Amino acid sequence: MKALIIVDVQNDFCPGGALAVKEGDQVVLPINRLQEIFPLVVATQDWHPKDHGSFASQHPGKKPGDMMKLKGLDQILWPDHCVQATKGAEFVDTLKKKSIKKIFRKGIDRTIDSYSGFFDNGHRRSTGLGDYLKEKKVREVYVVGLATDYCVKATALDAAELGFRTHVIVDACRGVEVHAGDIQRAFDDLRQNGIQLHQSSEVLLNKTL
Ligand code: VGL
Ligand code: ZN
Repeated sequence: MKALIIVDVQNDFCPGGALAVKEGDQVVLPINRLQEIFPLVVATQDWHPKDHGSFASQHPGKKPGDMMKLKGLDQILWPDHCVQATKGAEFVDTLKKKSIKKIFRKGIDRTIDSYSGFFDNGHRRSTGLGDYLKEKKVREVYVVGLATDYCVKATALDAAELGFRTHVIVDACRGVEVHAGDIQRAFDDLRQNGIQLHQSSEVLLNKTL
């Protein structure tokens, strides 16, 4: 069984959003097409309390992009984003939702950030995504969404570590690129960890999922 994992396709990561990713909205079209051919589709949703520790606003004198330690882990600080039950945290309107079988929310604990759809950044608490996929007999996952250099990368690396054959569909992802070259480095990292990179056109042509 193969699953499509849609990472954080939320308003705040799209143009006009609080943590806008360049061309973030352009992932929606390929992702909607891909959803049609996958037997299982799941999604992750960044879902922060309004006082989340990754928000620069919670740390006097800090601004987005600054670094600090959170639970002993290096943490880049972000603008307030994806606050629970706000418009910014909602999935993009044009994203098709009817095939999404289950949503895994992350970043709920204010004391730690959670880029991966599987675990928090300390690899302590699981979201249940790994067990869910194993229960569904999934052996292979395709990761798409936002942002390439944070949540897509972390989700794909954890999937590979959990033993799933892992793929990332390049044109169905966009990155934040806080520092120039971050997106390219993310793709290099993924490849070095045995994750295969594809274009959506290839995956769509090979409709044997
Ligand atoms: C993300 C930064 C902060 C992401 C989430 O979805 O990639 N990035 N929170
Ligand atoms: Zn976040």
